[in-house]
Amino acid sequence: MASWIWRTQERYIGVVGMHSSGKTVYLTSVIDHLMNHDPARFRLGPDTAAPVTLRRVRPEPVNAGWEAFNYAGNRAALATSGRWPRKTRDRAEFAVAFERSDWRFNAPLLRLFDMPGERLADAAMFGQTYAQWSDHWHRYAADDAHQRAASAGFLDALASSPVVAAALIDAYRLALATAVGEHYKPFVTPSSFLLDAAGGVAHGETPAEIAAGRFVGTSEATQFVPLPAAVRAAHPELTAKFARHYETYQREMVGPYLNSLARCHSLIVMVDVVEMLRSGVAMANDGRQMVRDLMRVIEPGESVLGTALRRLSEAVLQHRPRWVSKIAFVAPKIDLVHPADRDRVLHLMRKHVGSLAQDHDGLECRFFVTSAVVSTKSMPGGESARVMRGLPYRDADGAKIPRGGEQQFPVSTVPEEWPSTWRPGDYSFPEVYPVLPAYQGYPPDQIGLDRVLEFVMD
Ligand SMILES: Nc1nc2c(ncn2[C@@H]2O[C@H](COP(=O)(O)OP(=O)(O)O)[C@@H](O)[C@H]2O)c(=O)[nH]1
Ligand SMILES: [Mg+2]
Repeated sequence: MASWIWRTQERYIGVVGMHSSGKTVYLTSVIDHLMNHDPARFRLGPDTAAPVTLRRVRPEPVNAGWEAFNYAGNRAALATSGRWPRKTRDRAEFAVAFERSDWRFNAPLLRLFDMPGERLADAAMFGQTYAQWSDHWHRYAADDAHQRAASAGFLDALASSPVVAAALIDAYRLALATAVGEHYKPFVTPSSFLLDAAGGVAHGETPAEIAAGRFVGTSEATQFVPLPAAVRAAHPELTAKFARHYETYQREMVGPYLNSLARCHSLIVMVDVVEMLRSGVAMANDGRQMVRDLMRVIEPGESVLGTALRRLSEAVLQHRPRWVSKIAFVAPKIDLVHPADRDRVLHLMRKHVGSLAQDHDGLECRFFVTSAVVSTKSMPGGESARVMRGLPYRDADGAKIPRGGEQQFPVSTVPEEWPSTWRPGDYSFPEVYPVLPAYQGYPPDQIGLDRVLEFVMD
């Protein structure tokens, strides 16, 4: 008699995105839908076939060196307290194994990784020298008006004579703080400035407050800033010092992140169109820059990653690199957008990354609009009225309010195309408290998460 030989198909899936783009909520909802699977509410398999059922769903131990993703805690925050999960700062993994009714020989073991997007700002360091990284930064500052404006003091300090290392470092930190604080720009490199190895984060109201206590490097003693070619040529000693600090940073901060990225078969890349519309053109430009850097790093065949990995020590490189073969570009929080405009969000996302995602052989890219925890309802309105219903998170002044009753509120119409420019606050998509089915065993209502998982798991 024949017996089935089940083989485990292990899939490494990384969720990459900026802080607050929704990674933790996303993973919590996906895991909840797997652990409490209902084929009617989380539909796997092709549309034309009978819905897939899952058997023997069970968590598995995570890889050594990884923190376990706090699924139970996050789920409890949502379901019991009606709060969004607490912010996470570190890399975390959740591993889950199950059998699918439509897969006869393979049983998936999914390894899901929550990866901080701040590190993507360092993507230009992957496989590049200090000089190349410096040139990259200065090219971007020359091209991007907001970056240039925020960096005026730093650019002046570079032009002054004599150049003083400490003054340059202070001026650079102030430039980064201004870019973050005034323009919501996430393209901050070295990203230790926003998020250090210990999980410490920058906060404050003014640029000076934000900059205080933050380092551009692995520690206070090993800071560095990008020097343009002319300054490098004129100051070889300073350049050599910064290059040494840069290499330390590359090894300690960029290496582990690169290592994790290189393990993934598939990536889910959060493209937070809603947040870009809320936060202004400067933030959207940075988001695009970071996708560009990510694509350069993972481009198959092209051996940026290979070169970078070969340069890393054995200690960092614990496995053979494989190549990312699928990317799901995901617009999260689509429940904050009126249903009439959701296709527009898809279109804007395609435009945002489209050309960057095209020319890559061996890499399949798809686009999805999703909501991990649908927390709004749309209200009937005319063609132009966009009215939603939900539990508001902030009052009219932007201050956080306690969870209260349902209210109706207007949301912006999503533009058909990206405007040529827009400012923070031009578009409004109010935040809401999460809503879960009253029945405790029920995972949240979701949009598109099942489609994304089907794509990245196969
Ligand atoms: N309305 C709505 N808000 C969401 C959803 N997912 C995330 N959010 C919001 O985005 C915030 C950040 O989500 P989180 O998962 O913590 O982001 P992370 O920093 O990328 O892990 C949450 O606190 C929510 O306010 C969603 O599906 N719907
Ligand atoms: Mg998180």
